[in-house]
Amino acid sequence: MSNQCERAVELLSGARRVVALTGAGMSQESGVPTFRDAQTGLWERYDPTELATAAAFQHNPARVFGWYLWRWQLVRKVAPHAGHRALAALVRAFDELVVVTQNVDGLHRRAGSPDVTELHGSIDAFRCFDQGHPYDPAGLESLELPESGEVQPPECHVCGSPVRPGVVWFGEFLPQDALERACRVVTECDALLVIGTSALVYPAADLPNLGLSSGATVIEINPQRTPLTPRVRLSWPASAGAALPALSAALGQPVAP
Ligand code: BV8
Repeated sequence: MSNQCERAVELLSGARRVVALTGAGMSQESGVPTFRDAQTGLWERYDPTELATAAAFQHNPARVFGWYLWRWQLVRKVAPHAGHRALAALVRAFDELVVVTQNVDGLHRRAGSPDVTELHGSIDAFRCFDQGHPYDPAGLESLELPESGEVQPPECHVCGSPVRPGVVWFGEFLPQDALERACRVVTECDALLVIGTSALVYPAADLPNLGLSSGATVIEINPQRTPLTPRVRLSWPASAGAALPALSAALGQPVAP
C-alpha cells in the first residue's frame, strides 16, 4: 500500500459523511478527453470554453451541436473504469458518500454511485434552446459526423427552436438545487475527496474552500498539482483509476480491475 493510501486511510478513519468532488480527470481513464487535454482531432483548433457557450451556439449552431454530438456519441461507447466503481463501492465504508461532479458524462451513475449531484448538467439531456422542451436524441447515436464535424441542430418538435445539449455553458447559472445541495453536503462533511479537477472553473472550484472553512479533511487525487494542492491535508499524485481502487481495497471494499 502506498504511503499516500495509508495516509488517506488514517485521515478517513472516523469520517462518517464524505463528499467526492470530481472533474474531467475522473473520466480520463474511461477514454473521455479532459478539458485541459489538447482537444482531439477535429476540435484541436478550438478552445472548449469558446465552444461551451450560448453565444457560440447562436453564432455557429452546427459547429457547437456537432461538437456535443461527437462527445455524446463517444460517451455512449465508453464505460466507467475501476475508479468509478471503487467510488460506488466506498459508499459502504461510510455513513454517507455523496458524489458531486462537474462531469456531464453520467459515468458515476452508470458505475452504481447511488447519490450523484451533477453541477453542470448532463450530455444525455437534450432540450430546445428557446423554451427548454426536452428532446429525445434517439436516432442521433448512429448519425455519421461529416468531415467538418458540423451538424445542424434538429428543431424542437414543440416550438421549432434549435436543440441544444442539457449542459451548463460558461456564463450560464448552475442548476440552483444542485448547487445548493453541493454546498450543503460539503459544509456538513467530515472529509472531501477532490478528484481529477484543475479547480479552475467556478463556482465548483469554490467548493473545496467551503470544505476547508467548514473543517473538512480535504484530500486531493490528481497526477498534477493544482491551485488547491498547497492547501489540502493530503495531495495524492496518482490517477483516479489507480488511487480509488487502492483506497476502496484498503477500506475493505475491493473492486475488480
Ligand atoms: C456561472 C459543461 C454565474 C459544459 C462546464 C467566479 C464565480 C462564478 C463564475 C465565474 C467566476 N469566475 C469566472 C467565472 C465564469 C466561469 C468560469 O469559471 N470560467 C473559468 C474558465 C475561469 N464560470 C461559469 O460561467 C459558470 N457559470 O458561474 O454562472 C454567472 C452567470 C453569468 C455571468 C457570470 C457568472 C458555469 C461553469 C460551467 C461551465 N460548464 N461543463 C461541457 O461539458 O461542455 S465546465 C467544464 O470545464 C467541465 O464541466 C469542468 O467543470 C471544466 C473543466 O474543469 P475540470 O473538470 O477540472 O477538467 P480539466 O480538464 O480542467 O482538468 C482535469 C484535471 O484532471 C487536471 O487537473 C488533470 O491533472 C487531472 N487529471 C487528468 N487525468 C487524470 C486526472 N486526475 C485524476 N486521474 C486522471 N487519470
